[in-house]
This record gives sequence, structure tokens and C-alpha cells, in this order.
Amino acid sequence: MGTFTGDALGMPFEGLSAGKIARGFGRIEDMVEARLGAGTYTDDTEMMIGLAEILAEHGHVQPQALAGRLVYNFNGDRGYGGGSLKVLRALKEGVPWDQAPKAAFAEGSMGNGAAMRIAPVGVLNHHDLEQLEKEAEISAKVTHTHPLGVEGAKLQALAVGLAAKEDSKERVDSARFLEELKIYTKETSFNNALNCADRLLARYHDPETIANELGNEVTALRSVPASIYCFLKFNGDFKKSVSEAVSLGGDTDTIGAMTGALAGAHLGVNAIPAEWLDALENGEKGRDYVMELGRRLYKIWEQ
Ligand code: F2R
Ligand code: MG
Ligand code: MG
Repeated sequence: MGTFTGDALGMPFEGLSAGKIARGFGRIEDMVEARLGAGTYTDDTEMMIGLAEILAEHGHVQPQALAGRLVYNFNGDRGYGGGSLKVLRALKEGVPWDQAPKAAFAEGSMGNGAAMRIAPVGVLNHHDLEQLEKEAEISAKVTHTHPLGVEGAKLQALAVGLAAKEDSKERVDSARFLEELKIYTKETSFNNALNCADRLLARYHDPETIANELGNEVTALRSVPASIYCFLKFNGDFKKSVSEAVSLGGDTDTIGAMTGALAGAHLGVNAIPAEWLDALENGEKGRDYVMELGRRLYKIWEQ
């Protein structure tokens, strides 16, 4: 639900700079009208739903089934990334799941498409971080095989898992949280970005500075650390964290979705403002359906 809410809040502003958002709209605190309507979701949530469905049906990531589900759920109006469009087309044409990602980029995609959908892997496996990493990697590789695309997805999944483990009544100790993430992060570029986030958290910086330092782009490297920063900056407050994420500009739906996933994993669905939940689209695979998917995953985790 955190992914869904952040995606829907950020979607109308995707592609605008931090400055344009600040000057034109101020702080983003309401779901505003958009191409598919206020409160509608994009590729981020559509892919997250596909992944959650596979976890609910199999209890783990089954890559062939995930590939088929991403293709089955695909709605071209939801604003997919160019590389992901090519991969999904290849999968639809029958290219095996472990070959299809080459249809996008020879070396694989470093986009944030695998990270933006990964929250269900993080919450379902938060009690076993080794298993979480394995599941995150296999779920990413169905569409994203570039080391930075995979590492970004693993980092986001780990951050969701760690956020879920934290006591929701306490503030998260940012320095400790980032240190723990760095233990698992193999890529130097991500470690450097986490160090940068740690430095930036020490005092106030405006959204434009954060966007310049940590990024607001469609690559995993320039969006996952920024989302972790937004979660930690206002940890304990879902609304402020996600509003901050959207204010960075650029890839607002995705940084909103990833920040929402982190804040949601830490605080639970009741921390999401009721007016934001009420505004979410509620068609065939809308709000009620995603809530029920969450309940099904919780039951699997309990077992
Ligand atoms: N596609 C969008 N937004 C575009 C506008 C949508 C519009 N508002 C609408 O509604 O129609 N958003 C979605 O795409 C991002 C996720 O992207 P994904 O799935 O990772 O795709 P892709 O194409 O693989 O990667 C994104 C870009 O990253 C660069 N890139 C990736 N790998 C690269 C490589 N190996 N070499 C060079 N460049 C690479 C490319 O520029 C890719 O296009 C999310 O924001 C989601 O919301
Ligand atoms: Mg999107
Ligand atoms: Mg996006």
C-alpha cells in the first residue's frame, strides 16, 4: 500500500524539476488530477502487484511465473520505461525469462524498474536477510540484469526488510540503519551514495540540493539512495517522507513509491493518511485488491 500511495501521489509530477514543483505547487500534500485520474497508479504499482501475486501463489519468486504475470498485467497506459517495454514484448513473444532482459540493453538495464516493485519481497522475507537478498536478485533479473539495476533492487528490498523489523513506535536511528545496509551493499557507488545520505541527514537541505546530491533520476543508483534518505529524514511520519520524495522532482512517482514502501514497512498501513488511501483507484486491481494481497502475504509470512 505504501508503494501504491507514493506512486499515485508522485505520478502527476513525473519529469518536473524540484524548483518547478516548489514554485508551481508548493508542498505536495494532496492527490491531484492526472492523465488516468487522481489516485491512479503507474507501472511501479502494476509491476509490484504482479510480484505480490506470484509471492502469494508460490510463497517465493518463481521467475518464469513472474515473467508471465508481468506480461499478463501489462497496461500500456501506465507509463512503462522504454527498456521494460522491450523486455515485456520479448517475453510476450516467447523469449525465455533469462534471455529477455537483453532486448532492452546488451549489458542489461540499470533503471529503477526492478527496485520500484520490490517491496513485497522485502516484507515477506524480513526475518531472513540472506533469503531476502536471493529473492530480490532473482525477481530483479526477470527484467533488469545490469549489476547496478540488480544492486539497486537488492538495496531497496533490504531497506524495506530492515524498516519492517524496526519498532514502529520508535524513531529509526538513521546512522545505524545506513551502517547495516552498507554491510550488505557490494557496489562501491551505492555505498558512496549511502555515506552521502548519512552526511546530508545531519542538517537541513532543500529538496533541490538533495536531488543534486543523491539524484532524482530513472536509474537505480540515482533514485534508491534518495528514497532511503526521504524515509529516514522524516521517519515516523509517512506523509512527510512521501511528500519530501515527490518534492525532489524528476522521477517523482518512483521515488514516491520507494519511499512509501519504506515508510509503510516501518509504520504499517494505518500510518498512511486516510484521505490519501480514500483517493486511490479501486477498480479490478485497485485499493481493496492490493490490501487483500497484503493480507495474503502476511498469512504466508505467519505460517
Ligand atoms: N517511463 C517512465 N516515465 C516516462 C514518462 C511516463 C509518462 N509520464 C507517461 O505517463 O506515459 N517511468 C517508469 O520508468 C522508470 C522505470 O524504468 P525501467 O523499468 O527501469 O526501464 P528502463 O528503460 O529499463 O530504464 C530506465 C532508463 O534508464 C536508462 N538506462 C537503463 N539501463 C541503461 C543502460 N544499460 N545504458 C544506458 N541507459 C540505461 C535509460 O534512459 C532507460 O530508459 C520509472 O520511473 C517508472 O515510473
Ligand atoms: Mg511509473
Ligand atoms: Mg517513475
